[in-house]
Amino acid sequence: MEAETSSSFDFSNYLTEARTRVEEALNASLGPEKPEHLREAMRYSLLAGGKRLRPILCLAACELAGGDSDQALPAAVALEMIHTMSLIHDDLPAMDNDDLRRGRPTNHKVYGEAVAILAGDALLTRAFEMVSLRSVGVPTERLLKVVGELSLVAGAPGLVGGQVVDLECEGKQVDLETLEFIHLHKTGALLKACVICGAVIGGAQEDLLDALRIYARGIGLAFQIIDDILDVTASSEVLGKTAGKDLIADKTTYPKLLGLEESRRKADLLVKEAKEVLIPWESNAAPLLALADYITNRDR
Ligand code: GRG
Repeated sequence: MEAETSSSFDFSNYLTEARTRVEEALNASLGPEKPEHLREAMRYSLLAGGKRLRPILCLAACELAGGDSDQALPAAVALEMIHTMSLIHDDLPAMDNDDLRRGRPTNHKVYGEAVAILAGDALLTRAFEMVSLRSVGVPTERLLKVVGELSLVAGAPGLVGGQVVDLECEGKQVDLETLEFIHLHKTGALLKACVICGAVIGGAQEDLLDALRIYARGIGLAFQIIDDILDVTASSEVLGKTAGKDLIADKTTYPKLLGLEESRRKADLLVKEAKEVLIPWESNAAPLLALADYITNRDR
């Protein structure tokens, strides 16, 4: 059986509206940080566009759980702050050493390495402030769970662990299992935190949380496979970041291990399986089902 998005669901409209909502919330999220150039550096990367997939997943999961997604907006912003921090740090000379991100010079190219590191740190800590101090109407025990999820995903069990293994594997022969470890931690963990945080705020029961963990694992890996494919097939202009980077950095990727065609097949299968677990909630899952398809159909 295949989980299908209802034909009456207008995904393009949904995405436009959700992005507008997220952009407004992000824009309002940074206060009068001092000094001014730290504030500017934080805003520079946070408001540089991007697909806003993570906050949208958070809002959609909250709605699927039957919650009011306005209550999940601070958490959605927090997740985008953590994502943006990870991009700023990933681009640093000591890491992937990149000049282009979201169609602009990278943060350290504009503000210098020290301020870029600190702007990332400030976004990371601000994320915890968003959830704990700016959420309205969410029971404290749900917020505590969300803070726990954010702590796990930002640390060694998530982004940091994945990044360390990724850096250590550059230029080495890597097997599929290690590649999967890297991407489940570097990329998948944050996508999972997005749906789990949204669902927790929305009051999801354990069965839905379990299904969403499986859904998120599938879309997380599929997202990275497509990211690897686009690195080979798309241009820097379209991607807004340096294309062909994996080859230059001598990184193992899905296309390198499996070939382009097999990689795409794997991504399609992962998304199909991810959607299947949501069948029991299908009547309310149109946004999450369509977001799963968007992950494999995207061109950037
Ligand atoms: C310092 C606590 C701490 C953590 C940082 C640097 C690092 C540890 C981790 C790197 C994580 C990373 C950058 C993973 C890549 C994930 C990925 C494929 C990003 C691209 O996401 P898109 O395409 O980007 O959604 P946009 O710009 O659209 O948001």
